[in-house]
Amino acid sequence: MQAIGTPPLEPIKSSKLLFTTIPARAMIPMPINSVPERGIDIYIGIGSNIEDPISQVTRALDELRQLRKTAFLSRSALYRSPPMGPADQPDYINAVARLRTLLPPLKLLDELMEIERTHHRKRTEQRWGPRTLDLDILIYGDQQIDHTRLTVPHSGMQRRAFVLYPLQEINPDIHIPGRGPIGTLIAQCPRGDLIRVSGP
Ligand code: A4P
Ligand code: MG
Repeated sequence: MQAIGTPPLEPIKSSKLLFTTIPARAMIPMPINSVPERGIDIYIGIGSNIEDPISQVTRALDELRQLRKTAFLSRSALYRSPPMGPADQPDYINAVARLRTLLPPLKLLDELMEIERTHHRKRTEQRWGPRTLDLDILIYGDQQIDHTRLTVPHSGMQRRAFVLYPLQEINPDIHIPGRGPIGTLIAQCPRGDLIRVSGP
């Protein structure tokens, strides 16, 4: 695929191979349905609070390892915290996984929703109600996406201890696009009742 704004590449002759340089690519936001030539580092937030949440999250981590066109890089420990939102529901188990994908953002969202479906996720009227499995795209490379189906970085993540602490565990240097460095965000987000329940 030709990069936007780059001149056409002349065919590479074998004698030139070692000396041919790839033109530097401008930081042009990727169209939402295109496939990146190289993998994009993404971070997925995983949450569950019903029907054996630890098993739900553990199984989801295994399913993320199987995601097509995607490499699984690392994962956080599991964390337990009281519900954000309606209090009359069980505590949540959360984790964050880091992957590298060739899937464009909306295709990735479709794949994640399919995994949620296999966990019999039911969507109800209640905002922030209980769920067997929630998979959120927290970060997609350096992109900021504002689409009817997808907001990235995930809205509100910079204020959520159950997202920031596991994220910092797997990448202490990460800068969240449009929000700031993880260290600065954590300094403003008390850990509260978040408990690390088991390691990777
Ligand atoms: N959507 C938009 N942006 C994204 C994104 N970055 N990743 C859209 C995934 N989906 C995204 O999601 C509703 C719609 O959001 C999707 O159709 C997708 O097109 P949903 O999973 O059906 O609903 P939801 O998750 O209930 O909504 P929402 O507002 O995203 O909730 P959150 O922010 O996911 O919060 N307390 C604790 N302790 N731990 C938790 O994990 N989670 C929630 C849900 C509430 N309280 C919690 C926790
Ligand atoms: Mg969600």
